[in-house]
Amino acid sequence: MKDSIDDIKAILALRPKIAVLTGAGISAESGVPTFRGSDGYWKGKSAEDLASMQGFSQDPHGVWEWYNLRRQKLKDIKPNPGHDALVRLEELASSFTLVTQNVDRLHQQAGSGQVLELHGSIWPVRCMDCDYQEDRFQVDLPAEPRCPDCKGWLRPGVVWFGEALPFGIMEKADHAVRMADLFFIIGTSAVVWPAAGLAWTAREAGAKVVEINLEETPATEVAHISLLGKSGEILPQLL
Ligand code: BV8
Ligand code: ZN
Repeated sequence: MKDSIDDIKAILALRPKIAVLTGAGISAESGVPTFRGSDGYWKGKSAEDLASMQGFSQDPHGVWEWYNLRRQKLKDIKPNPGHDALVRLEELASSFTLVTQNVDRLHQQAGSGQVLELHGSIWPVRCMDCDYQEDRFQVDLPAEPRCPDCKGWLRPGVVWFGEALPFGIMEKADHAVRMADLFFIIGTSAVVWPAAGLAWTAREAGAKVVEINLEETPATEVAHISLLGKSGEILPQLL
């Protein structure tokens, strides 16, 4: 691992263009359960059942119960050294694009600038029936969140399975990855697409691909360097 970290430091000394893709793993050390780990949110309930339009239509109360539980858990958590290290990494780069699958906004709380939230965020809510929306950051919601304007159901501002990602965001992420000298894929099981595909794009476009994870993932096959361990411990070593 030592020589790999030295290799990365040597590239960082040249003020490279950097792109980063993060997943739930980078927030794990802040106390946020990951999605597919043993403490996963989705234990006992499939992701598609909960985080999908048909899941919500079938059982809006149950889905809001799950999102309100997650909002509760996320309300008091703080960024960890992994998030903080990415803020400092940005200063070493000639250009830096942070792409996240996370919906917790911990990167923004840590001070990261432009963050591309591929899967939206759990904090904003929007109406299913009109264009009302509001960013209820770290604010509790009632069991049955209704639109103040039309009384329609509110939904969390996340991207559900089967839904398109926010317009234009993958093009921005794709462009940043293609331009990058160095691409980090951190704390993601690399099973959700099109987000995970950025690792293959980075490799094909000639970036040096660095994976940081507790274990191997499908993306390990395209990583030049695979650093196994906690992102909150590994990332600060790169600075
Ligand atoms: C779309 C928001 C098309 C909701 C989420 C079959 C094959 C391929 C693809 C598909 C398929 N069938 C369907 C699809 C498409 C589907 C998909 O990819 N499904 C997967 C499950 C097979 N994708 C979609 O539906 C996407 N949309 O394709 O639209 C389209 C186009 C046009 C018009 C209409 C439609 C939308 C996907 C977005 C879904 N929403 N979240 C919510 O949060 O409630 S996804 C959800 O999973 C989260 O966003 C999360 O970020 C994401 C990925 O999970 P990870 O972040 O990787 O977390 P995970 O727990 O899995 O892994 C954690 C990792 O961290 C582990 O590897 C662990 O080892 C590591 N770790 C843990 N601790 C640490 C650590 N690493 C380092 N340090 C630590 N301390
Ligand atoms: Zn409404």
